[in-house]
Amino acid sequence: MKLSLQCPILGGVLAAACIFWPFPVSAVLLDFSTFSLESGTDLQVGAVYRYTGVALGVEALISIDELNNGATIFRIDDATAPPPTSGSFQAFQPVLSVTASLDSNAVFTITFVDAGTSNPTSISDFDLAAVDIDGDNVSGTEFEYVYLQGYDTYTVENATQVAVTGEVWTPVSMAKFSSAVPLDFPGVDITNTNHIAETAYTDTSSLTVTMGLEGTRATPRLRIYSLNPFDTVTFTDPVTVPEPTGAMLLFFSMSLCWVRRRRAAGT
Ligand SMILES: [Ca+2]
Ligand SMILES: [Ca+2]
Repeated sequence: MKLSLQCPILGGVLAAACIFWPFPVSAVLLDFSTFSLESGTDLQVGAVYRYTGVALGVEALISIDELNNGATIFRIDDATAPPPTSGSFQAFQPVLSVTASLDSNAVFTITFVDAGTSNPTSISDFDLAAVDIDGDNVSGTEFEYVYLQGYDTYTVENATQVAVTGEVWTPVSMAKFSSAVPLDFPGVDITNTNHIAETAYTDTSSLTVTMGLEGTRATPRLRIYSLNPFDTVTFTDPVTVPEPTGAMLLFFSMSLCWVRRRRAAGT
């Protein structure tokens, strides 16, 4: 939900009265272009990177929390100067080295802070698009995936090739967005919308993201991931899934109770 305030002017009479009401506007664009190592050892668990100029008066701290099943980080953010070969400067684009035939992943936390400090600050409204969720079938069958959490809604194409699994909404929203096909697409292409899941956030100061690769393959692989909070994703036939309302949750829980009672009764 994108809400903002506006001050409509009705002729010259109401100009000073400034009536405020909700009005849809674009989300805040976040820029993950400029960063440096803040603490820890570069590319290792515990490393923290500070991104400056993320938004007006806002910076971001991105930490490497976990490297699982032999995953290592080849590059923390691929699209930095000189110009990128793929994707976007403004996206967070780690390049992971993942082991052969293991489900390997890296876990990051993104925390927004007041510029020049480590004081968390909340962003009122922004989008994060997990771009280029693809795979490969050259040396096996492999599938990229991204776990996101804390969003209000997510959007995929109606004909998406992103599988959404493990979806929960309480106590915090979370889902796994993975490639449904072992097909590789060159580079990182934000127009390849069948391989994008876009999440929308409100009033968020911190979120965790997991990026990984599963499937079978003969050799270790380098894979690039892209979390884009800046560029517009133009879906052809978007399907947006919102957080269930209280009434929907009540319906689901009542349905679950009914099924359990039926099972207990042996029917
Ligand atoms: Ca970047
Ligand atoms: Ca790709």
